[in-house]
Amino acid sequence: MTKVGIVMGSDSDMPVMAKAADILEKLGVEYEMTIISAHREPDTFFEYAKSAESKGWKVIIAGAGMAAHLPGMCAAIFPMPVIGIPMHTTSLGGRDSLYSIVQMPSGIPVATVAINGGANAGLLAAKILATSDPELLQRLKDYSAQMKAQVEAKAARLDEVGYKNY
Ligand code: RP5
Repeated sequence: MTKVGIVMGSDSDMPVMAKAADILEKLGVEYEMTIISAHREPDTFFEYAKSAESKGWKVIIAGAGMAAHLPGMCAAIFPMPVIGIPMHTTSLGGRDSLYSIVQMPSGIPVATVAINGGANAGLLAAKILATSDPELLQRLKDYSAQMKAQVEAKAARLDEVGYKNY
């Protein structure tokens, strides 16, 4: 059953949003991904946000750039967690997106990840779902153990190239 909605403001956001989808795929979490511009097609956006709860979704991941209203407007309508991903932008380096998403007024939170933080958004969504899904929690623990092993393997290679590995 689909538990996560992934939405982005433009197809230009896709390389970052794909990282969220990839992580969810890896962890066995079903999602639906789409492109909806809150500014360019507000009617479509409202229909999307209003129907999300009845579709059984538990988390929405929303990515947008520039005057990035998509995550905040999702949070205004959808009653469960919304994770916002600020896109890097050429003119202001993504600070515009970051401030637009992170500076929500009191009462309407958006859990904002780093600029272009697609993978962490996917992980955070999985962690939220894992609070009531022990099997998913175990897969997340396995994922963390794999990361640890990868770092340890890199540290071990320092010896091979002549540096001391403490
Ligand atoms: C936002 O405007 C989108 O999320 C995108 O990051 C940015 C630029 O959109 P395009 O002009 O590339 O369609 O709505």
